[in-house]
Amino acid sequence: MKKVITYGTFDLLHAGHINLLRRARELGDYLIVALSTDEFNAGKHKEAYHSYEDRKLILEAIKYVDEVIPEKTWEQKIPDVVNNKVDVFVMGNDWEGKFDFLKEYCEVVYLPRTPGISTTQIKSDLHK
Ligand code: C2G
Repeated sequence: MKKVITYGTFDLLHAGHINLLRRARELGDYLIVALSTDEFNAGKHKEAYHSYEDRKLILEAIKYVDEVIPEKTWEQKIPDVVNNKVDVFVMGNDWEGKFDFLKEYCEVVYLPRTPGISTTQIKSDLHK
């Protein structure tokens, strides 16, 4: 079984997230999403609208997602890949190159982002 992992906040779920999750799942047979906890987001200077529990519930309802685990630290990626026997690490290409250190442990794939949509954009549009 070819296992894929990706990381993110996935707040205010939108087509860009779904496009990423679909393409990530298509690279293997099983997709793990390491979902940023509210505490980890604080470290990214990001405050999600939905709680971790709600973002997890939403992600688990997506047919491309097989498992959701918490993303608590920047340092957990290597153990996550090794302990879960992950074959492919996937991120949107806004992270291009940032996780190349994982190439020792698995394939590293950066996928083109979906243009014209982001959680930040949604929030600012709703403020208008
Ligand atoms: N994404 C995308 N297209 C968009 C918006 C987002 O492909 N229009 C992708 C991002 O590139 C990322 C994933 O969707 O791969 C989740 O996006 P975020 O929730 O914004 O993730 P981020 O906050 O970048 O967290 O350790 C890594 C971090 O946790 C990544």
